[in-house]
Amino acid sequence: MSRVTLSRYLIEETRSNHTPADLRFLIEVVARACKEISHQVSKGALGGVLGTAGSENVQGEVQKKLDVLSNEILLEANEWGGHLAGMASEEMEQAYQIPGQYPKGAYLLVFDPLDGSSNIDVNVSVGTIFSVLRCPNGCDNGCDLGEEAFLQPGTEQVAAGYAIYGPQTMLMLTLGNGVKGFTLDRELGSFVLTHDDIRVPESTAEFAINMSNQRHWEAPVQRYVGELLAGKEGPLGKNYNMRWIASMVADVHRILTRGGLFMYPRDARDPSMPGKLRLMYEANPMSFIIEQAGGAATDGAQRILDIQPTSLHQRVPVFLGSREEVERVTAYHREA
Ligand code: P6P
Repeated sequence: MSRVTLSRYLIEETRSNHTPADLRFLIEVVARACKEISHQVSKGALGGVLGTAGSENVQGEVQKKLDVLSNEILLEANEWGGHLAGMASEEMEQAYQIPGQYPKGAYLLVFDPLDGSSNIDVNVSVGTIFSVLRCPNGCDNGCDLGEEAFLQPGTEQVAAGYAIYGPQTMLMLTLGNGVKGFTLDRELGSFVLTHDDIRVPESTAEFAINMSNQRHWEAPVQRYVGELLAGKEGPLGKNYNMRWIASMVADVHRILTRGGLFMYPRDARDPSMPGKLRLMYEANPMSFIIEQAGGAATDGAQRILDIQPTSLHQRVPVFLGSREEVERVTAYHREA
């Protein structure tokens, strides 16, 4: 059987009336931008793109040269096509306005252009995370797009995906009817369907959390992780393995591939900051993907996709992955 490329998959989705043609075009453009980012990331020191850019992003985090470059690649690839009313990025404080000379479209694109960038200089997998929303009625009325147009709960996403730049470059995508995985064939220059119907195993014996923050966690997380570490002799009756890559794309990709539980809880270091990960362009797209693959995602209290955003760069606690463990740790929060 001939190989199914991303383009063919999207055309077949459009034909079966799942995916409007302009959404198909948007996904193709984002995928093309991810190929360019993959090319730049793979150059490493040879490309003069390692190290810091000498600037900070809206989060107050030092920007890597590749953070800035990846952001620019996504903006330039998407601004002229006529499929977007606006964009928002981890790397930009304000929403990005489509330049006046270009037509506007029906969608909003929100992204973390290069997640895990602290790993770039040590050659560990990083990735691009993106989320697609519809432009609310009238938001493309020619005036500048306000932040409020983006503040939609994750249930309003029409598509979400990530590219992981690892030993292989892969694109994982959901259009709301399952999760598909595509591997970049560098000779062809095409993303080829290699994982047709991805499912997160219901149960797992593997968890992911940054254990160095343990003393800062709230009681439900202390209780839960304590039970995981107690292993077979403990209340959960089995031994657990632990992984922490400190690159959300890589940790989530592992969970999509073989199950597991990813946790980034709030902690006492900064009570005003509910965890580290951002809702709009990290937690929401990853939660959409995980749920579409049969997993679960909460902030400890509620389903992440149900959260009504209040600001573009707001942070949320994240517990996502194998449903059995997400439900357990969420139950412990509710019992507290
Ligand atoms: P820590 C990367 O900076 C990131 O935003 C996620 O990709 C990753 O899961 C997390 O932060 C790692 O955080 O505190 O372990 O360095």
